[in-house]
Amino acid sequence: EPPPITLVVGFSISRVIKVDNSLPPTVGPLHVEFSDPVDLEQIRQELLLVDRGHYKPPQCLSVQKVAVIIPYRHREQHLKYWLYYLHPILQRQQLEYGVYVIEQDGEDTFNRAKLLNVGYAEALNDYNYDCFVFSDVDIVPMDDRNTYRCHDQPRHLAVALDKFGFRLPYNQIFGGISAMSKDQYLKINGFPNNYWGWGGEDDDISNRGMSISRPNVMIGKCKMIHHERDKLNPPNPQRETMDTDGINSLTYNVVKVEKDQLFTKITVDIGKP
Ligand code: UDH
Repeated sequence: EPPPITLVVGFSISRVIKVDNSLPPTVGPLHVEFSDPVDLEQIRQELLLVDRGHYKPPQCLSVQKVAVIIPYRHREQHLKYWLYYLHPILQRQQLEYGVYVIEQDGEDTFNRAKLLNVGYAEALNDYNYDCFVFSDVDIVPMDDRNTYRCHDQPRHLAVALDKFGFRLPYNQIFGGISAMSKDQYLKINGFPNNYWGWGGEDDDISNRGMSISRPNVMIGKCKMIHHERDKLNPPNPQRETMDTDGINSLTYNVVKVEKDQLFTKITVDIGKP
């Protein structure tokens, strides 16, 4: 029997553990906090295997190629925390992954779901991904066994948020962090493009005719960075338009592409309400 490898699990948790060679080197519950500022330069030095936001495990072949899509505007501090915590977690999960930050250009009303559709399309242009994880920039999992990969059904990952008292607030919720394979995403025609402002787009997806898979509430604990509602993200009424509004009706213009070591940022003009 080979001796267990001793492994330093990353700078987000400072302890050294022994792992069984046959299991991914996840550690379970994580200490997550958003008080000390993070230094991206230090993170870049420690993550030399990440290139333009893309990582491939050096010692194994990842079963899925995962694109992580982050809808974004004016959240630089949140993005720093996200990168600080998530890169080491995704690497411990032994995933091949790429990080895409999809930034809405201009100052019109925010449209999260449309940015997610853009992220899907742009990530697929970039690489042959087969799984898509859609994540808010301000949510970090508190257990690294909550794997950022796809399952038989669309997967909801942010199931036990601190802000909701670590419970699922209602059953259809699909917000915060979710994962869909390419097939699942296409089957539901992606996300709606016409939800300008905050809320509703998540529940629309769960109305699109598939059941939702979830980790249990222990593994599914997540922590959110506290913030006030953004001015340009007012609450929005709900609609249901699956056949006509989705990835099949998506239009946008890429304004800028920025390749950082830790992510690809794509700034897009998605129009206005
Ligand atoms: N987002 C941005 N910029 C914005 C708005 C939203 O990047 O201006 C992205 C970001 O990834 C964010 C996600 O869209 O995590 C979801 O938006 P949100 O964080 O505003 O939604 P959430 O449900 O908060 O987290 C709603 C307002 C809560 C107000 C609470 C006041 N106490």
